[in-house]
Amino acid sequence: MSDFTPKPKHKFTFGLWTVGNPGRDPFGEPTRLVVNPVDSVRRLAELGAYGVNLHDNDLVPFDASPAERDLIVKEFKKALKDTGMKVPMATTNLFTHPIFKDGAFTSNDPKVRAFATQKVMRSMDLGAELGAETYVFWGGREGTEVDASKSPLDALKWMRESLNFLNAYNLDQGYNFRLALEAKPNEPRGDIYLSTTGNMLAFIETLDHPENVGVNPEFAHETMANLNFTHHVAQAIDAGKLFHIDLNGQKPSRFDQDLRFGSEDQKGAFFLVKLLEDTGYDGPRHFDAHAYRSSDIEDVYNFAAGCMRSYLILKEKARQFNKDKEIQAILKQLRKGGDSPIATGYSKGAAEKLKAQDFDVEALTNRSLPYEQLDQLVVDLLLGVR
Ligand code: GCO
Ligand code: MN
Ligand code: MN
Repeated sequence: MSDFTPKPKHKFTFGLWTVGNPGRDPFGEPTRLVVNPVDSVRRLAELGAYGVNLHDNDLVPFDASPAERDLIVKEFKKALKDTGMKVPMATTNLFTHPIFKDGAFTSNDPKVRAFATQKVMRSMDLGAELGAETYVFWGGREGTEVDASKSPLDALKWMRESLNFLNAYNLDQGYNFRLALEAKPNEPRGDIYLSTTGNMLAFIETLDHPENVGVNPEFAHETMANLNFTHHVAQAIDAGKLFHIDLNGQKPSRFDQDLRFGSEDQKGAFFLVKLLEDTGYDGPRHFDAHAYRSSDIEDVYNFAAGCMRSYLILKEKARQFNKDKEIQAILKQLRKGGDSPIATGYSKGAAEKLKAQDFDVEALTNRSLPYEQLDQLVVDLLLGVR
């Protein structure tokens, strides 16, 4: 029997906002007390997590004085030191305060855009002080309900302006964060700009310094848009841009549910974990999820333990998949043709040869694809009877 006990070497991280979520939703008041970040650090360390990530205001309230900020940061750093927990990622809250009601970097108002940029600089200072290596940008309010109000081209231009300015600040200060852009199709805005990981990948290439900008895809976000999350992550890996990842659970076509990782679409979660493990992704496995509103604080830690446990179970299943003789024999059979003649690239000779080649169209059409058999083997594996 495998050991599914999380350890720091597995690099599991949680946002302070995840285990600290008090159970508020658009229809109801909080069901739990707000948790002190120091308590979250201690409890997560006991469970075997590697670290916590934070928005500036998860730790330092929006209106804290400099002296209050310093005291809070000091106590937090002490908890990190005592437990050995890390803060690998930091980000900015550019969505809660009403000043961001019509966007931060993409507000029509240049003063709001400048204020948002200032807020990120200060938050980068905090992230650097805590030792973060990745800086996430999630533009929750960067979108519209009323397209008459804003040109989407201006919005992209303003987004680019802010990111270029902030990356220059990042490099100038010697912080050397890797910036990771997180896409989401909607919520809280009716439509959010740059709505998928693929959009982000294309946008990155228009920045001044694309080399240290990548993506932070989230399971729930592509799933909300009925897209295949694992395919998006694969594209990010292919581009060398998977800098960070947000793991959770989500039913397709719903509001953002942020469910416990592995609690929904276990097959989708399996292929995601398999992709991450097979390709040697070595960044944090970050859970951006929260416990059900009905949970009390003890159950919140059951939620946290469950996210990590499911990841490790799926990792073990991926190992079994790669070793399973029957599955591997089918895959080998499917790949027996090897490389196509075009794999070596174009030459006049290769083109002429290919033009002249005879194909047995009937045999190719009738080739056997035992996908029912293959998929059932995966189902057996995941359901634990293999
Ligand atoms: C959401 C997002 C956020 C971001 C976080 C980090 O849907 O609310 O996923 O949780 O990941 O703000 O930038
Ligand atoms: Mn989300
Ligand atoms: Mn997220």
